Amino acid sequence: MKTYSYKDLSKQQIEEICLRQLEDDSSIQDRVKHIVERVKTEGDIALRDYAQQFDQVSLTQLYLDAAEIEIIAAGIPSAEKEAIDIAYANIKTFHAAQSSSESKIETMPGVTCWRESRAIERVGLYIPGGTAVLPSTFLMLGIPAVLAGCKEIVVCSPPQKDGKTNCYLAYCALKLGIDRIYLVGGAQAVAAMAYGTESVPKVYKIFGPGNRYVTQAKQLIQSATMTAIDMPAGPSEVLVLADETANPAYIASDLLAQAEHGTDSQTILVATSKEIIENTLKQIELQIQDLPRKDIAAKAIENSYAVLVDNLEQGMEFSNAYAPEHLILSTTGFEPLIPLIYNAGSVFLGNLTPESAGDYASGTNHTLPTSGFAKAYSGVSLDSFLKKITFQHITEQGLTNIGRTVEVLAQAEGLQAHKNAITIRLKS
Ligand code: HSO
Ligand code: ZN
Repeated sequence: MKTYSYKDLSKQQIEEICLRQLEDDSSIQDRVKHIVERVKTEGDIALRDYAQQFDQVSLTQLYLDAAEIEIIAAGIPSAEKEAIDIAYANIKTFHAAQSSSESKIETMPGVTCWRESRAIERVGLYIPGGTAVLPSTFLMLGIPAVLAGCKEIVVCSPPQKDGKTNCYLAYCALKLGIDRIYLVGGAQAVAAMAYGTESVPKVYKIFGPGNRYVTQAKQLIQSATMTAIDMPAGPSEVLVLADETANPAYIASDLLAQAEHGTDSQTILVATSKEIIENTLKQIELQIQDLPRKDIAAKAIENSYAVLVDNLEQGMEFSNAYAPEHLILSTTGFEPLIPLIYNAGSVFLGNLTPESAGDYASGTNHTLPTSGFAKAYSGVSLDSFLKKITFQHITEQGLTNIGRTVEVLAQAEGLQAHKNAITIRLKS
């Protein structure tokens, strides 16, 4: 892990180290294009073919129905069941509180404007099943989708070797009241939900993380169809900002938690002293030995770096430039830093608040903007599943009050028909 000294870095060097090493995806672009095209034209036939090719299963029915989900879910061990129950309750409580209604505003006497929320009618959730199956992602996407009131929630997840799904995903489906899981993975799942097939319904917005194929497919269908996506996705990342009050063993555990996600994960340590950096590196060496995914984590750590800063404010300056998906403030003095945070997906305050808590169970969503998109994007929330529709109503008095203004502006824009729509009403 390389260490930079912030005050020795030029503006350009800071920009360079803040740039994510996004792999050139042109190599997979053609493959994804081909998959998407085949699903578009051949539908279920292509999906069965890809299940055979990529997942080594032959599927007659492309989904598990309610009865099958119930049987699989019954196999969940009690500790995992309880943990999902608690995570579910916390995530639901936090997201339910995001629901709000706006009051009607009378901008001029007789001119009333307001907004109402409506759920996106059909949404698609992609739940990955590659090197790690993520029931937590099912909760993070499923709970706000159900709370928002989406009428159709299509869930796609790659089949296991036995042509089914695991008991954790099945149990999540049961809790969410989702009675079908489509056994479709990868780019083909995204294509199926964007175009619709005989089995898989077409949706209006697709959510969920995935590998490079899934990400590429989401980008492709976004421009080729009318389907929206949650956000542009890249490898997961964390930035830990630490001072002398931090515990290097804790910092190392947080960096490794992110590193084990994938070899392309980025873990950044910004610290106010050399000792913290050195001790954290020692702790990483120690802790990594016992990790089952240590090879993945080691690669990710190799691509990561530390930045030595003079003080926490300078550290925040760097963090805002980097715009991390997760920001951990490993310091007892986090309070004054909060107003200084401009760009971050989700923030974890103090030495006892690990990112893992938010990944699974505290209540916040773990679907967050990566690759610097935190400069302009928010993470998934209840709002991601809603649209806001504006309404207005004008009375006779309102028309008298606003009419002249609209006529003058329409005239100024040379749009006579716009002006007439007012004039004709004012005259009668
Ligand atoms: N840290 C991931 C979410 C996750 N972690 C799921 C464990 N499971 C998002 O960046
Ligand atoms: Zn995680």
